Amino acid sequence: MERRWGNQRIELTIGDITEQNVDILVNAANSRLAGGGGVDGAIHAAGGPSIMEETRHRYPHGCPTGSAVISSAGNLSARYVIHAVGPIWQGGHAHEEKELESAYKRCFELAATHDATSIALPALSCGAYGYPLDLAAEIALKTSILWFKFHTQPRLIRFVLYSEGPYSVFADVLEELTGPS
Ligand code: AR6
Repeated sequence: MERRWGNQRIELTIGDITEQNVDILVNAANSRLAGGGGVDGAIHAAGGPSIMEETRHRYPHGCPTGSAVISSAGNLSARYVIHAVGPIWQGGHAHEEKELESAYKRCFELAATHDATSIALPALSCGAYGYPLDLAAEIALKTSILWFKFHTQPRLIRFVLYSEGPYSVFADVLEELTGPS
């Protein structure tokens, strides 16, 4: 599914984030940038050890929740990996919404400053961190649409959902926000 605004677009696809042919891949990292399972495990496994070596060196204090840092992409075909730290879901009253929004926004800012045309992101916080998918999809997509209102880069924002279930949640929310195609 996709929606266009001039020469910019949001795409939703089912797949593996590591296989996307884009300028920037977004990792669902933790604040210690210590690696882990899910997207983080897949990105480091496919990208090789140079990514972790670089983030250790450049960001020895990690990355706060609600923010993101950038590194090169090792063996991956992308130019960069952005390591974004979404919030752990705690019921919705611990600033999770603001933190998730700012994590996505920081990804788009870094993409723009690194002159990236295309970025692929997973559903941040929706796995190990337990964020309800429908609420997370609304934040992810609203933040993307708002970004396009005021910025020309990146031109493609692609959300890569791991299976049919999360894909259809994102698709329903995108349709609610933009109307039927
Ligand atoms: N490609 C696309 N999506 C994926 C992939 C993949 N290869 N693998 C999982 N997903 P998660 P979080 C989906 O847990 O919730 C790690 O241990 C998954 O189904 O990767 O932000 C880190 O080190 C879910 O919908 O990220 C952190 O400690 C979404 O991606 C912590 O988990 C995000 O799931 C971060 O947790």
